[in-house]
Amino acid sequence: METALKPKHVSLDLGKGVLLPSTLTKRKLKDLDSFFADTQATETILNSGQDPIIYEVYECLQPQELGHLNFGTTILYPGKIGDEFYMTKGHFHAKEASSEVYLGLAGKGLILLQSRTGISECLEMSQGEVIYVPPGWGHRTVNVGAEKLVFFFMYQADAGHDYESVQEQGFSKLVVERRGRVEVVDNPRFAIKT
Ligand code: PAN
Ligand code: ZN
Repeated sequence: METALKPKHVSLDLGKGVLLPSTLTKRKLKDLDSFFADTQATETILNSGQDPIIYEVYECLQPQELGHLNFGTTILYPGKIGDEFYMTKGHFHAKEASSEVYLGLAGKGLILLQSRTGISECLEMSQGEVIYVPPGWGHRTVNVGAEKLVFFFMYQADAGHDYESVQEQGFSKLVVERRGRVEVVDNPRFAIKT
């Protein structure tokens, strides 16, 4: 076995989710403008000159090869676009056979999981909750609380990310606030492709 890559050490602030050293990606509303269901609400915010940060991802990335693991944290801000809670873009892994583990560190959230055939699951994400995302399940996290939602993730470095299938029509479920309550409702834009 080749041992060219040296072991690494990074530090994680468990409460804030900041991982250092790492690669930081910031996702703003403009990066997600076709992801939220209420495109009118998105447009209104962007046209007013605002472009709020929706989430930040700190990643420790390895070579994209079988055998390596990528890991990092996501900090998902609290907020809503229209009545839909702030969320990540969501994706399937390009390599269908790859899986992932999430560990909740802070805040209150949900993870929407969905198979290619439209079977969906919704699990709670909070401090100490560990979620296993098996192969073939698309996943998106949603912040349904008033604080930042912080979680740790780890997945195969060669997994790849398919955002396109999600961008087109979203997930089958939307997480919205209705009458002051968190509700998981059907996404009217969603239909399984045959
Ligand atoms: C996570 C996600 C991260 C951001 O690292 O990539 O939470 O979400 P999006 O990638 O959907 O924007 C993961 O699931 N990696 O595979
Ligand atoms: Zn993933």
